[in-house]
Amino acid sequence: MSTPAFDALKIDDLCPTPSATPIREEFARAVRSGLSKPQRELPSIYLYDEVGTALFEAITKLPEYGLTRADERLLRRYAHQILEHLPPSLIVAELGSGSGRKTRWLLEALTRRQALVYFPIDISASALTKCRQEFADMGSVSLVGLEASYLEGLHAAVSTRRPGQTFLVLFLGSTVGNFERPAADKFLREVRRCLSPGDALLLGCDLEKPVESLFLAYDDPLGVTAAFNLNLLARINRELQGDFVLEQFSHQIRYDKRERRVEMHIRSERRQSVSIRASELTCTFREGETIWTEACHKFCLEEISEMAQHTGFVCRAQWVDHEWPFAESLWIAV
Ligand code: AVI
Repeated sequence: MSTPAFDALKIDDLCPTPSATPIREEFARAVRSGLSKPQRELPSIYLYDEVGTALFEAITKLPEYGLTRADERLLRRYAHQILEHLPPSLIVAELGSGSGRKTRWLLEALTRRQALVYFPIDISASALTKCRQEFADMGSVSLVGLEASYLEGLHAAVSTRRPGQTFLVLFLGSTVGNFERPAADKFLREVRRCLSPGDALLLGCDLEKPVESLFLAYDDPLGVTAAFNLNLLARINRELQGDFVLEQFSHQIRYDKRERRVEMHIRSERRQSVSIRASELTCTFREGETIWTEACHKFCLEEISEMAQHTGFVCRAQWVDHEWPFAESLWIAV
């Protein structure tokens, strides 16, 4: 059960310009522009350098952060049911695969019915290496890692389509929640544009839950999420010659009821000036002023079905974890 035609493909064959990898100049520009806004902000993608990725892995194992375990539980329990909705000859592409640990359940179920080509797409080369290790023992999976942005990678993956093949795109872990809601719609529409009618998207979304449990999940007593957040300042110091004094900033969590989202901020504990040489920027922070670093939107089941309709899909089925309210939704491109 192997698919030798794909074994020979390398990332560069499919994706000649890995231009989406955030280069230092882009990072410097984003920092300059974000820190110059009245509500200072930094794009959350920059949380995930090597240290940030390791800290996020640790977050997923914290007892207070149930999101990743719920996602994995659903895939473990319902992999077969999910696949029953889909035709044979599936090709799987995963947006932001990370280490691919959760995906294993689905791929194992799938390889019982067919040999499989799997395209993990991630801007992190180290995540793709981990992913390759995760699936090294699964001989019937031909893994073609794409070090690219989600949409660039997806374009590259679908360009290999042969007649009769159906794509299943995985967008797990509630990463969609890190987009502003209108931006999420726009992104999902773009995903749809890459696909053909009958292709599928499996979307993992964290559901609304009591605010107290969200506060614990995003401000854990061990301080792992705080380290994950503050690492962004440390990264600016390392890569852009910044001089943030980390001890003078703290991790802060807010819940915006209207937007139904957790917001992660970094609070300046005193009035202070910071210089970032590569961004040609000096900013003066007031005591209590914050830098907004991430938004984590929460969803209800009905709005996930509505989102499908707005973006060119129909929601075929949903599976819900009740221990940590979380949903996998299977969307079919119309
Ligand atoms: C990656 N993303 C889905 C996580 C979330 O929960 O929104 C990121 C995260 N930020 C702090 N903890 C986890």
